[in-house]
Amino acid sequence: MGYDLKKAYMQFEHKGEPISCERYGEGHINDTYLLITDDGRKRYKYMFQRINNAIFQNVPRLMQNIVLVTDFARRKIAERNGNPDRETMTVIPAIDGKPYYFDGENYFRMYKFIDNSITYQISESRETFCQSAVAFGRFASMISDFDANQLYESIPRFHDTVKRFGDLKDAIEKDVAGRKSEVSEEIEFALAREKMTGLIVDKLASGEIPSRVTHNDTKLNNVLFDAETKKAIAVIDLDTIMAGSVCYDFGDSIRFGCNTAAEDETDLSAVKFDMGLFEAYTEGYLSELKDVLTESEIENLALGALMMTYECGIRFLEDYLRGDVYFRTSRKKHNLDRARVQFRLLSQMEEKLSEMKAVVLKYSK
Ligand code: ADP
Ligand code: GN1
Ligand code: MG
Repeated sequence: MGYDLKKAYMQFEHKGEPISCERYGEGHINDTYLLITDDGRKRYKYMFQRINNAIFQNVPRLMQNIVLVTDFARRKIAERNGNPDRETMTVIPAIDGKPYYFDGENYFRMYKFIDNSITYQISESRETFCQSAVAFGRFASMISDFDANQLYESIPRFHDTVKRFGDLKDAIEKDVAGRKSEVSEEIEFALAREKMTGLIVDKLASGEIPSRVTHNDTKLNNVLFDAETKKAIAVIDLDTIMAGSVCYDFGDSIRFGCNTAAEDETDLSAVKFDMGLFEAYTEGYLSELKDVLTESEIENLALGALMMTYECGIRFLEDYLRGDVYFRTSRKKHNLDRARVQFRLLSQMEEKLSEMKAVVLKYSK
């Protein structure tokens, strides 16, 4: 593990005595734990994470972003008589008052655990997926007047597909893990689409697509659902809140949730882009945002889905070529399996782009 977990969680303001701290959830980036404590009368649950500081280069500033955004969200949720403790993340400070603890090498943070909640790794139904769309749409609208200048760019050029393409080319050239020859088909698929890379990036740079404060990691398992009612409760994983585009946020949700199989499915025949799920998400998302979005955003939402699928495929392939240094993997070729799934989905989306655009148009009225 490389760090003293107990020493780390004892640095935070929690109640009771710890009785267990086990790995939790399916995130690819941070090490997430459920900490359970007991004070003799009652049990308490906390979400405890080691933050991946190989990826997030300035954790104090990242945590400042999260404190600012969650404080802002709490106020908005309270204003509409919602429950801030359940509908957004609550940062629990360390004993020294900081929103994180640094052990000299690793950074840790603690959140309130949102109890009786579940996440989905695949869209269980149109209803579930539509619920997540409403949650992300509402979240986008809630933070629409948050001042972007306050935010630190936690991962520079995170959704710059042109840069991502360059990174892939670099990984191919260096071939540090000696895997290049094994993935020539995937490399060919990715390189053949170079002309796609600038389609959204250029419109953002020119101002044709407006820059907004966005979540940037809008996959289905970054929404918590109530375990009983199955209603969406909260948008979580706020590490990548930065200036960005709704086309990316919409697109990343589609990439993950319109797949009839898991993100790392090895049977590619099970990987199908589901238009019914696409329609469900579009309906939910636009029910919250259609009055806010510009014409160019509406026009580019469907393209955003192709772009995020392509970009994510490139990132998985790049990581495979670099020897699996970024995304958490739990088996050999895990990143390659993930890349193949993205590329399979992208091929199907390319054929359905005009149909997807028509669905977006229908729900934008
Ligand atoms: P990563 O950046 O690695 O994806 P996340 O912050 O998304 O990490 O957390 C991983 C998982 O932990 C989530 O998908 C969710 O299942 C669970 N989780 C995170 N925060 C909370 C919370 N406050 N309450 C309940 N579950 C949570
Ligand atoms: C990572 O952290 P997590 O698992 O929610 C990644 C996303 C990818 C996603 C692919 C900070 O998301 O960008 O789209 O994996 N997050 C970061 O599943 O790189
Ligand atoms: Mg996550």
